[in-house]
Amino acid sequence: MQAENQVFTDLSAATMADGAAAYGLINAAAIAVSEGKIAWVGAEQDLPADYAAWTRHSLGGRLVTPALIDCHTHVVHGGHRAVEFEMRLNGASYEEVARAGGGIISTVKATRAASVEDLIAQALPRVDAMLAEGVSLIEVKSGYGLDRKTELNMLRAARALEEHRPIRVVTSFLGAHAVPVEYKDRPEAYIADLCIPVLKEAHAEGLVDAVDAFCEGIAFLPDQLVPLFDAARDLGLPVKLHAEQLSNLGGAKLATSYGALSADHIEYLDQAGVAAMAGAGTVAVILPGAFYTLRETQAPPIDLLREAGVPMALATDSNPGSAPMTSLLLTMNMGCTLFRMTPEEALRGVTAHAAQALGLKDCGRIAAGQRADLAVWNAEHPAELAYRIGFNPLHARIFGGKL
Ligand code: DI6
Ligand code: FE
Repeated sequence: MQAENQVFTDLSAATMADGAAAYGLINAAAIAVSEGKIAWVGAEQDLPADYAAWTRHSLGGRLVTPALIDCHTHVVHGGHRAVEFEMRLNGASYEEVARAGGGIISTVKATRAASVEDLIAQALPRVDAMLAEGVSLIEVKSGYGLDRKTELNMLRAARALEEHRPIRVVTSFLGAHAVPVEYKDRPEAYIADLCIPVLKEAHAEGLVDAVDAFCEGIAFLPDQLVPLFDAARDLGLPVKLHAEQLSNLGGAKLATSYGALSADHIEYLDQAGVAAMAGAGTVAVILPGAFYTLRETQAPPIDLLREAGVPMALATDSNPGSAPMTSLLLTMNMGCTLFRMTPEEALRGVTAHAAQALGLKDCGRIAAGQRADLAVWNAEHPAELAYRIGFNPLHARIFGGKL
């Protein structure tokens, strides 16, 4: 279908606009689209005369939302860890798995062994699963290379996904995901001698939209990340952080001192961390898939975040270890059932707030001037999207105005 001037009619629009109506819902709505952007949205009966001559396309009374945004993924990586999953369920401990070559290091090995083309080919089926659920934009992190060549290749593969599928990709450099064996027990040297120089090189090649890190006892302590975040600031790149996932090290506070776009996971975030995020306008990215997979019992402080007005996003964390998942719809359900988020918060979390977690202003809502990236659902009410488990009600995806 042509991207030129057209009006979608006979739909209800969950615009996600702030304000009176829940979900920013407009019933009996119309959406005018021109050159890939939304020109107008409102009640169909109020459609201005200017749009009367545009090609009309009825959506049969269906629900339309902004296309979904997965704002935290590790979807580009080599191999899988299903055998490790099986070993653990047969009684092996985490340590035994690690000694048998499992864990994050096994993914690093498989990722280093893969070419850019391999990485793309392995990621595409996962990306296709996301597209099938109405996703139009994914964030993709590096962090399974931990050497110069592979970190660059992961980011090149991530960028290249846009050439293979109708999807938008933004990237985060996650060189500080783990300390590689070459730098065992020398995290500071790894950051200074490898991570920062590779970040600069990746940035020069136009491969980096943000800088991320894993702040945890098993990864990097806050102080060790200061030089990396300083380097990001010098390059004019925003930061985000895997923070307070397994323990409270004050990662969110570090991140907010750099005006972080987001702090992610945050199961162990405390009141002071919540206040710091509220003050800095940092988005809380909630990742229930990792919580579920790790059988974590400490839930993120949703009530405190809500009270403080911290915007909450939801994402899959799609990775081969702690979140081998690709379903953003299931993630929404988990956010509600495991964490007591509301279905409206869940939908905001994969649209408007997900865009905010990536620093993007041109997507995530249905409003004039936004990109015409929309999802059309076989649904009557927006709460249906978070309500069903393992069911995909997508009717169609509109990407850049094209159905
Ligand atoms: N948080 C996690 O849970 C993981 N990475 C991260 O930043 C685990 C990644 C893996 O096990 O491969
Ligand atoms: Fe992650």
